[in-house]
Amino acid sequence: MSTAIAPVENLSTAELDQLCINTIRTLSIDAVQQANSGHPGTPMALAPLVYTIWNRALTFDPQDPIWPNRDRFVLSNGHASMLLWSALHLTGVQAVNADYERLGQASVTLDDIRRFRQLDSKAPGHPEYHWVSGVETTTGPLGQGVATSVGMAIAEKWLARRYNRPDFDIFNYNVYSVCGDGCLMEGIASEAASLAGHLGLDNLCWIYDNNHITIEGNTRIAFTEDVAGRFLAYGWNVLRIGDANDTDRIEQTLEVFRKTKGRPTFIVLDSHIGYGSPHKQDTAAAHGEPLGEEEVRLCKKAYGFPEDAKFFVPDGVYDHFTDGIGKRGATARQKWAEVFESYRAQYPDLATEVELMQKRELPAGWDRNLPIFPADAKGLAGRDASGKVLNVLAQNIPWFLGGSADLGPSNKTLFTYPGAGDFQADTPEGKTLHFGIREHAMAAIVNGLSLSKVRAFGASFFIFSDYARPGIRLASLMELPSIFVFTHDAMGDGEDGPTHQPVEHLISLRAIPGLITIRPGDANEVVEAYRFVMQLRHKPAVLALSRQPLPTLDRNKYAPASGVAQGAYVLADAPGGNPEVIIIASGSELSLAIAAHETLLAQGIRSRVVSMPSWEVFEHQPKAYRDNVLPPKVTARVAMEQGSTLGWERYVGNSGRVIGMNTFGASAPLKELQKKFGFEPNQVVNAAKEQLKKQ
Ligand SMILES: Cc1ncc(C[n+]2csc(CCOP(=O)(O)OP(=O)(O)O)c2C)c(N)n1
Ligand SMILES: [Mg+2]
Repeated sequence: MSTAIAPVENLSTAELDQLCINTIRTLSIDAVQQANSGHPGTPMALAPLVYTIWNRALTFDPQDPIWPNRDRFVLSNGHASMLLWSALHLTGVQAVNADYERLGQASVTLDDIRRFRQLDSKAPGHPEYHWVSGVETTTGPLGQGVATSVGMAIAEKWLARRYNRPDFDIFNYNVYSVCGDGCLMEGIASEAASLAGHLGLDNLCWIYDNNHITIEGNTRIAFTEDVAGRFLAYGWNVLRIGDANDTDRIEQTLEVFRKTKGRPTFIVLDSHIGYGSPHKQDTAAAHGEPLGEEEVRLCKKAYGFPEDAKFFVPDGVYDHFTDGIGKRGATARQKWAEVFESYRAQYPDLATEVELMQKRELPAGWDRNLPIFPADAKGLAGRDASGKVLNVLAQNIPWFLGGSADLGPSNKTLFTYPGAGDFQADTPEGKTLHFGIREHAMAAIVNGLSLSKVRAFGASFFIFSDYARPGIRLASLMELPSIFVFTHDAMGDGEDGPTHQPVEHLISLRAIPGLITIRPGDANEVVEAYRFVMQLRHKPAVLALSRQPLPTLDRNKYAPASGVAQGAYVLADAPGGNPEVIIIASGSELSLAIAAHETLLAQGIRSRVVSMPSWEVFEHQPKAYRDNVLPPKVTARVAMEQGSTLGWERYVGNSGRVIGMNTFGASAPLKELQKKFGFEPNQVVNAAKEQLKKQ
């Protein structure tokens, strides 16, 4: 192949740097051109930044992309994914599988890059955690990446405080996140930056691609604020790099970050989108469409690359990365491994914790002392039962932490046992997190914690799951065991009115693929829900818990709550089984179903109550089990849930009856709302009888 590039042995280090940078640029350009879709301009502009971070700053061993103490790199402007695919490919990052085993193959091959954005390619449109090794978090929805990076930084602070000992720096990694105008326009970034500033996360560095361009054109049309001033106000250290091509300046600025104590660092990097493109540089046209064959040739010419070569990695490029990040990362990891061996000898229990956590396993005895609640007609609120369970779990599982978006006292999510403590800048060992009223960032931060292998939950009112939903969705897409604890799950906060009464929330969360939703019906179901959720390693869960007390059912009379682990179970049945009508209920409606059931039995009607706290878990059961719980031949069915009726026809069939919500709620005492919306035993009894008449 003809090439204008000098033989590698004649190149200076600076020239080799430039060669690597231009390789990132041309791989990105070629991939977008080949796919006929994608974003070339930002990779062209940020190649020097990504090159410098990876080859000069990042402590990361491409041979082991899941080494616990690696620096994290988060590409929050996920549309520039070719930056990441180039970096992962050129540094030779190795693939690992879901069981954390190394597969002995490259994470991203040149062939993957040739097949950018094609089915099964390890170079998809946006960075996808769990699909491509070396991707630290899924990004694409702007702002999520930077917010998630705050969770990673919080995790490092907590881990360092718990596990480091004199001469044993088991955790001391940094988190770098690159973002663009879009990320910083999104509110989630402001929420996350505000919290990061408050917590003084000096292990966190965001680099802002200040290119003044978004899709619709120049940022002067919608984004003219003083971004640097804003971050100063958040309490960040704000630095500026006036030329995105100045790698030495970038390196020095990253050093300043690493030396800065007590606050996170924000670097404003002035760049030119589409750098090197004679006709598209500094225009929105460089953002989201291929450059076109002719412009590609002109760019390559500008970079001193052969104009006809495609997906070209010049001699010396792979080696230059091996000499940089490869050697630095391997040395750091080997040193860490040696330190960890002595650590294990001196602190075997702590070492075991670190290892268990990495595999998402739980410590022995993690579920000891979980409460068993005695039958009680007055009962206990779901949130109260949850609070008791959380406090037991947090003591059994040292690396289980979490908190609420300012509703801790109401969600009952505060850890109150002696020594639990609050996570703050000067007390990073604290187990209770205070997210502030920032649900959107909270969900992303919980994901960042989960990605860092601590077990974490975030909490709020169920109605505000709307504000957290993008993070919940990403948790599911990433197959992370993030936990979302939502209380005030229905109309239990009656007088607050329809602004606070969820209707469509359960069904909309059930629509998220892979997410587990659980709405327990009494205190013992809450216990079993947590027992199930804590054992999830690759799925997130949403708990919908009641505000108001729910009767604690007599488990000597009715089936044990352990049935929650099957998603739905026969709670009460006609004597000898063989029911003629089935009442299905979740959450606060469970005791109502039982009351109706007892009335029906007394009237000689053979009814069955199925407790169904989780559709998704039930759907995972074998057909034989499902048919046993809901025998197909019994078509007289009533389902009851204080939420949208949508979807319940799946379980009651076309002729079945759903008692649920088809409108918003209202502001009134709960009793009146129950009456108005049909959640009363006699209304259930009547519905069951009507069902039987239809047979
Ligand atoms: C939450 C969200 N809204 C909208 C989009 C669609 N989108 C993708 S990139 C982009 C423009 C981003 O501009 P900027 O961050 O400045 O990136 P640049 O063009 O400078 O690379 C938009 C609106 C998105 N990915 N996520
Ligand atoms: Mg921009």
